[in-house]
Amino acid sequence: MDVDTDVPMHDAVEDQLDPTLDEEAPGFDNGLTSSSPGASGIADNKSTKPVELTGSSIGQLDAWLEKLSQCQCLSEEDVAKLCKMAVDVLQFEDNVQPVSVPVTICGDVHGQFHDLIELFKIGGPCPDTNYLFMGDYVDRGYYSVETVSYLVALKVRYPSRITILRGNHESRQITQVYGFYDECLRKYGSANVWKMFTDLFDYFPITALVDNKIFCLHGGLSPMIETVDQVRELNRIQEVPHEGPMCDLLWSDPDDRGGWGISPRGAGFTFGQDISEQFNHTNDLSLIARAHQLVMEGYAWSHQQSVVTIFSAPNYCYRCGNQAAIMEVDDTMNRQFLQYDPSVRPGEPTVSRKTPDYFL
Ligand SMILES: [Mn+2]
Repeated sequence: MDVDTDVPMHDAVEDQLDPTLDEEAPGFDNGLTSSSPGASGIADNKSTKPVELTGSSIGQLDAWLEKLSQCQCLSEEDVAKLCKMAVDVLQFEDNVQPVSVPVTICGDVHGQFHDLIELFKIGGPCPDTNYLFMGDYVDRGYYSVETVSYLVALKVRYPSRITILRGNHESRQITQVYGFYDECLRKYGSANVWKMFTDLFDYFPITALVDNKIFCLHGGLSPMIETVDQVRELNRIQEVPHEGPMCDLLWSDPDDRGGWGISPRGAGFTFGQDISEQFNHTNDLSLIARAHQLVMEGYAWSHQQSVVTIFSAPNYCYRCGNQAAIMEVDDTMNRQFLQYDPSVRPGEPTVSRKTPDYFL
């Protein structure tokens, strides 16, 4: 769908969960019928705690990170190794992953690899700066493979320094529509790497709790979830369902109307200020931080600062003309937003809706 239909805070329609997507692409499981991680083959390693990195795996990870930082894909064999190492880390994280301050909280990246590198220039390199990413690493941009490989490699290399939550695009079904599946086919000649990553996505935590005060997630609240403890009880190790609490956490949006509303996205709900305030009060929270919607300044407050939206893909889809932002939370819980513009890259589309200087 054309991103020209995007309206800030109302870009919902472009992301509709298409219930008519029932054709199986050849040669792989489309995920609608398979929600068992056991089928993935990378999940069979059952141990009781994360495996300590050895010197040789640190060397391997550093070599992968160096290659990826140049926007070069790993080999299929190395992606398989990386995903197996990542399962060994992510399977031990909680549905509500605890995160301590200071931390820098980031929104959608959507395959805009060079803008992710810009993000690390603005916010400081990992692991010098702690990061919390709230999902949507893939689809839309041209470098979903490099982007998700890089973030997963950082996660395995520095597991206590970076948290990567699941977005609604970290899904078998959505990635077949919005670009990641096609990009894997184009760059690797088969769907193998797509299958490895989408099997891995089942292990990503779905929410995080910063210093017990800031509840972070990709989408928003669910009418089936009143407490953070109820999120802890979900079985998250599955494809993102079409409905229910896990679906809502990854798909919902705040809205100016009170109460719960039907989402134009076709999944999740809209929720009003009354819902946000009740949730924050019940759970002794100061803020809900979420991503999932294009906002022209890169961040936007809702519900009298009960909710903040953070979007970290500048000039989204290489044409929306928006700024990106990240939110630094320091060790006294002070918040500061850092905004940034797209990294300029020769040979790439630079169409933007910004008013050219000669009109000013
Ligand atoms: Mn999203």
